[in-house]
Amino acid sequence: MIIIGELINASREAIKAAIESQDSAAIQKVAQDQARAGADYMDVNAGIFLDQEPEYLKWLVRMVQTATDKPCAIDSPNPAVIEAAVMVHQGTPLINSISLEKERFDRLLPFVAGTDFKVIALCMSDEGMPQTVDDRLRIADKLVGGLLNNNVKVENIFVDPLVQPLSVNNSYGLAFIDAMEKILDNYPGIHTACGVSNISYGLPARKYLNHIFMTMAISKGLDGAIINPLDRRLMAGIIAAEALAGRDDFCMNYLKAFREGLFEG
Ligand code: THG
Repeated sequence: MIIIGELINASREAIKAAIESQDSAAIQKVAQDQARAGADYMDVNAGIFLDQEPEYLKWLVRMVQTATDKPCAIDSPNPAVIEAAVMVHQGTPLINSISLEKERFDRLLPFVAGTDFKVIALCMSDEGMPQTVDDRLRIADKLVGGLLNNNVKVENIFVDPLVQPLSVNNSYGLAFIDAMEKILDNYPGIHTACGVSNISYGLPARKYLNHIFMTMAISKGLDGAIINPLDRRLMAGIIAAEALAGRDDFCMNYLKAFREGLFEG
């Protein structure tokens, strides 16, 4: 499972404040905490700052990379902002994300063509959010086809079928999971990823829904997640689910997590 730490996101009050006051130590601490907790990538998002988004996102990349050895997941709907942040990034970033929205697709496709960047392909188009499994599959086919035709390796693509709130439509949980399964079948070697917390939007006790949804998705092949790695129960659940899904040889990761005390408390 590839863990993408979600906490360095300006939609969170503490991060917004740290960015505004250019508090390096505060951002570096969140980066180090997430790295220590097992994040493989550090999502960075400054999307709430419209004019200053590029400057602030570049600063976040530098903060993460001076504090940890983890690469960033560059998270913006604006392709120009993604390009600016990638330019200051050392090593191989994860692009979060390309979508089928025309502006995003047309600009990011040549940018990622032939590179070793990891790319999240978000199932969204100019027609808005996908509703059904078929909507998701149609978008995924065009995204993956475009990326493969532009020499992005299948193993560097993470399709995000887009998690939508169960409170809006009770088919959204399974629509995500069914689409994900079919995408994994259609493109051997491809990865999937999602931000899990959208599933519980508008409902109480969100953590329960998030945790169980995560487990259900892992059982069907989910191998990338944008989550809070400081949530120990969630991390413990992920490790148990991966072992149960047959993706942890000799339960090595499970045993290691146990020895490290992840299942205590
Ligand atoms: N797909 C892709 N990228 C994404 C999303 C997605 N990027 C943004 C978002 N969705 C995922 N990132 C976040 C970041 C913060 C929060 C939720 C999703 C959040 N965190 C809690 C808070 O601040 O209250 C803290 C979490 C906790 O304590 O458990 O709200 O879907 N490709």
